[in-house]
Amino acid sequence: MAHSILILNGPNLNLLGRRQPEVYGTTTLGDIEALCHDSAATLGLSVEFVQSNSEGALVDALHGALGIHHGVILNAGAYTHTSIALMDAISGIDLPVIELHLSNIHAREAFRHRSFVAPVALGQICGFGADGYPLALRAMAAHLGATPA
Ligand code: CA2
Repeated sequence: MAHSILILNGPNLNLLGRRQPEVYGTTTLGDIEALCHDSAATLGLSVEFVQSNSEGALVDALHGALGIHHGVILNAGAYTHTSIALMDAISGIDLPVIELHLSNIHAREAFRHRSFVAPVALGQICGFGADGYPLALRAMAAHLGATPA
């Protein structure tokens, strides 16, 4: 049975490619979702791709992953830097979570350097733009010992 991965995207990431292309590029979240499905297929993984602007919905999605998914790739957007609720939700589910960011949060404003996700994550990938998503899938496949179909 293929390992199933939840790819969870937080606030404003639905605007990718449509606003501020000078900061976040022209790739849309739909493009990234297609990239993830292609990459997952080569790794023997299946993927559910979700985006929400609501902190509570992201907490619910993390809780809902238990028993359904084998791991979570989380770009929590700005909630990364503020949300103890997300940190607690990750602590409360017994699933590996990889923290992901398009930009290098450590090279940006000081308020982006702190992550409430990092202490409870398996690891963090940031600064590689949309390529970070397939990189995170590869890391998750290796962690889970997934084998291509
Ligand atoms: O680099 C990342 O992936 C971030 O999670 C993106 C968040 C930011 O708050 C984090 O510090 C780092 C922002 C996502 C907002 O995306 C937009 C895209 C287009 C137009 C406006 C916002």
